Amino acid sequence: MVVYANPNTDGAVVHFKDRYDHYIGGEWKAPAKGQYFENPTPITGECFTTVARGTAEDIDAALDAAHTAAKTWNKSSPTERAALLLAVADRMEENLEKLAVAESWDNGKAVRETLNADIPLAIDHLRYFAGAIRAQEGSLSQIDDDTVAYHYHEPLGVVGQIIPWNFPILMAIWKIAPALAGGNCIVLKPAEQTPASIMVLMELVGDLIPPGVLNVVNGFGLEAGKPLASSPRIGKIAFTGETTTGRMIMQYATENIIPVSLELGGKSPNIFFGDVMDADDSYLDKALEGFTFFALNQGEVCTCPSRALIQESIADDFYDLGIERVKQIKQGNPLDTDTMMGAQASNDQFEKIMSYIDIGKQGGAEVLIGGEAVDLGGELSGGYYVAPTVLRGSNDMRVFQEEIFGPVVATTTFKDYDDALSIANDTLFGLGAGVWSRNGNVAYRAGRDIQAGRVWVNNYHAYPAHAAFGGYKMSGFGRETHLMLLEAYQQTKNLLVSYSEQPQ
Ligand code: TXE
Repeated sequence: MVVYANPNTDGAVVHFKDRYDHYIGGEWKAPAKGQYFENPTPITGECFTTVARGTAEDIDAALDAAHTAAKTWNKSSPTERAALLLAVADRMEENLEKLAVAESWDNGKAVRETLNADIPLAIDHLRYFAGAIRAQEGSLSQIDDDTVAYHYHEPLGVVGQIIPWNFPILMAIWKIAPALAGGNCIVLKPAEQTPASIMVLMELVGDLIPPGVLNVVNGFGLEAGKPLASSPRIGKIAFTGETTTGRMIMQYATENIIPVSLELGGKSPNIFFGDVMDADDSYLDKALEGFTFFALNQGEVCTCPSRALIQESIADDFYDLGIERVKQIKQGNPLDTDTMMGAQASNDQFEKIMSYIDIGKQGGAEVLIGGEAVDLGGELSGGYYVAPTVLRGSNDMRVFQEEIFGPVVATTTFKDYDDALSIANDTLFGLGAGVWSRNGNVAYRAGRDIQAGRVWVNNYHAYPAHAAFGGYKMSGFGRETHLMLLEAYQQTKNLLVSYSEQPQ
């Protein structure tokens, strides 16, 4: 077990600056209006740095820098792009602990996750797209004996990216890696709740990146996000966040007729068929762990398995075992590598979760475990901690239909396959889902019948770079990760060439 020292104290692996400017054109630039906002850590609730509060002027400056850089970077070779991504990945790997602790301090999540998942996954994404761009090919088709159609991939130019606070560095890299590999320059706006860890990343890797190729402007949604998403100077806007915000992003983009990718909310069903209990073995153990994954990352995951559907025939035993597993989730200081569950990312989010627990109770849901805030004592008393919470009710309740984005699972039972699928699909969202069955036929069929972009079958919460991720229904459209992302950051150029001197 390691307990990392708080940033900025003796022995700390990361020291934040008192103040972060924007990162524009390879330099730290003070905000045009001279304003900064305070950034608290959810671990103690105390402010640890201040961050530039971006406005339209800062977005414009970042777009200027990006367009200047694009003149060269848009023409860069696949080898150059791959080399950049690999260099950034290596630098991140050399600084794994620093980035992991910075991410944990800024967001509140357990350092065990950032050390083993967030940062390593981000590094792997960079390496994956470094390989992908070198392997990408265009095409040639023969139209007739003298005429050939060439298809090239061209960069979109300069793209805008707006990211949320639940996986600040990983969400940034999910978007940055394919965009840079595709030859684009970027203006990125992090979430105002977690603006600092990304600036630590820029301190570490800034010297590797040609000036202007990647620009980071911090600030609030309407003040900095809107001017970016509605700018006629971007070739695409990629967004991850709330569904209502996604709708606005799409409206802005229609003005400029640019492509949009939207990764929005979810209410993912996690279905446990009766045969999971057929034996007391490691498969059952894995399934029970899959049940507890609603608390992973404090439930602040767009694919959080926030609805568990349990077959009636096993309900009593499954609930008993499931609750026992939830009791084993160790909540504590996020900087302790033994801690499994840390703090919610912000006070607003903490309050939203607590109010949903109330809504659940008032709506008739039974609280099987949790249902309350947690005071961890000492300096952690000021942090935003919620106990992992299991509710039992029915799918028509608000806690089954609305995204809570916290460590709260709404559970219910089902009779048979058709019942399970009808409950699973009775939601506005379609981002993720889980299916647990020892019967491969049932598991496969359910995986195909669930209306969601990612269905985990006999596993959950795995995010490999080479599997496509994205939503159906109100969870958005467009995909992240996977080879197909390269083309989402590229134009197709067709050259239709005649090699004949004869008149047409
Ligand atoms: O999201 P927003 P919030 C869900 C989750 C959470 C809720 C609210 O349920 O409780 O959304 O979170 C920027 N133009 N998810 O308020 O507002 C904003 O600055 C341009 C699910 O944080 O969508 C931030 O960078 N940009 C989700 C980003 O959008 C705007 C992850 C996300 O903020 C903007 C996060 C505007 N008008 C929250 N308004 C997921 N799918 O993973 C805001 N922003």
